[in-house]
Amino acid sequence: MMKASKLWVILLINFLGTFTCEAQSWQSMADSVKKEYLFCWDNYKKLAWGFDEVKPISGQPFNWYASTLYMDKIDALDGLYMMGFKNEGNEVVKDLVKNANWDKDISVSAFEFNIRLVGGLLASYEITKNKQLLTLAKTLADRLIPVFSTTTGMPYRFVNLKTGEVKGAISNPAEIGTYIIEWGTLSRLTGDKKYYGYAKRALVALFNRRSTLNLVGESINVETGKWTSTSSHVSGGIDSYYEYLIKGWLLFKDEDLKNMWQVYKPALDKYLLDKVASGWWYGYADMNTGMRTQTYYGALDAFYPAVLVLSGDLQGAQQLEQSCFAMWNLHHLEPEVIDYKKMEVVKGAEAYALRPEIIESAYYLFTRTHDKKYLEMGKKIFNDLKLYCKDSFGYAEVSDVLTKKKGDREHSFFFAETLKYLYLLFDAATPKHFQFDDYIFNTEAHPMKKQFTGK
Ligand code: DMJ
Repeated sequence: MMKASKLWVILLINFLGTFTCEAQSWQSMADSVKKEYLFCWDNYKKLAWGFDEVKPISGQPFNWYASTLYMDKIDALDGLYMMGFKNEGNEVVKDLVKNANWDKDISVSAFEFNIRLVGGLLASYEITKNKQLLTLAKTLADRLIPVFSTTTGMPYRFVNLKTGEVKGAISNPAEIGTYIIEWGTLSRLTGDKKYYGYAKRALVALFNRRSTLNLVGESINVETGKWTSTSSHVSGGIDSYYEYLIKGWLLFKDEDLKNMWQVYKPALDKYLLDKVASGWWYGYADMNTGMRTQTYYGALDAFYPAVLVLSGDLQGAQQLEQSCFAMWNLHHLEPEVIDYKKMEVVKGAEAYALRPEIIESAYYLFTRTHDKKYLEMGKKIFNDLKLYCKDSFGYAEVSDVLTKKKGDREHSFFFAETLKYLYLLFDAATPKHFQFDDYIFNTEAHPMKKQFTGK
């Protein structure tokens, strides 16, 4: 008979063998994502270097405005470093330091320029320690400051980078409340507290205008402080406001931010959470009456399981991510909006814009549960992306998930978020994974170092 100790050794070797094999297979998935990142990047570099993006079907260059504002370069930069493409990253830094210039007579979305460019530059500064990237982030943020010139403290939507002229008084919680991660980091790195001050004042101004049910609507006049739409949900236009309260608290340990989030969380569960036959969802309700108005949920809303993970509501996060995956599998790409009661795509919202949120949530859930089902989810999504979205010069958005007809656009968040989160998800199952707990990702997946890790 075999000795008990020998049996234990054999069992241990088998266990370690299986573990190593599995880690290797997820490592090879992470490598496959890197390969796709490089494929997209090489095409951008070859065909659109002096422009914002490359069109994935025609290979034509594309700019958001009359001249480039370095969208792909800055949004992709930290991802290049995180995946080990150091030479490519250094090439971008060299180019930005030499050519980047914010003195342009263009009216830009302060929200988009903050999350993609200020966020991207700050994260890349933290990776490279190249001070010129910090200067670029600071000088851009300085040109965005005029948006905060309201009496309410809530920012306008647009600012002219050259003249400082502002417009867009009708705004929304997401565009008002998505600054504290970047601007707080800027305060920390420059020692100038004003950035944190602007961002926090806007968050508090919005909080003070919540309804008696502790809900916010989807649009508000930043000059008068009056709501112009009372529709409440966790979808686009509101989404990252909640995200920045909880992440802002975790990043800066500011109890006010935590307290605000803790006021909203039960209200969202009471009025928006909908447990129906098809799963758990967060639908739409009126912010004043709490009455359900729509049973809609979509690709953008799939960020919310990640927020629930950070909030400690693991059960809610798991249930909701399961629903998100069912939404994805309806047509093997997720549409912008579905009616979750009927499990049907909402007319006019059939597109899939290469959005990352469902993958982001799978990554957060895997870091907490180590449940392989989230890796399998990522694998299915990655395979669907390759099957339906890959084209000659990159990955194309799909204008209709039912027909899979493609559109000639690859948004910069495909680099910043979609491929990065896929990479991080598979990487998390390998021994030398990225240290999730040392960072907070901004809403564009640019990682900011936590202030209090002592590192
Ligand atoms: C990104 O630009 C950001 O995540 C934003 O908060 C909303 N979603 C898009 C990508 O879907």
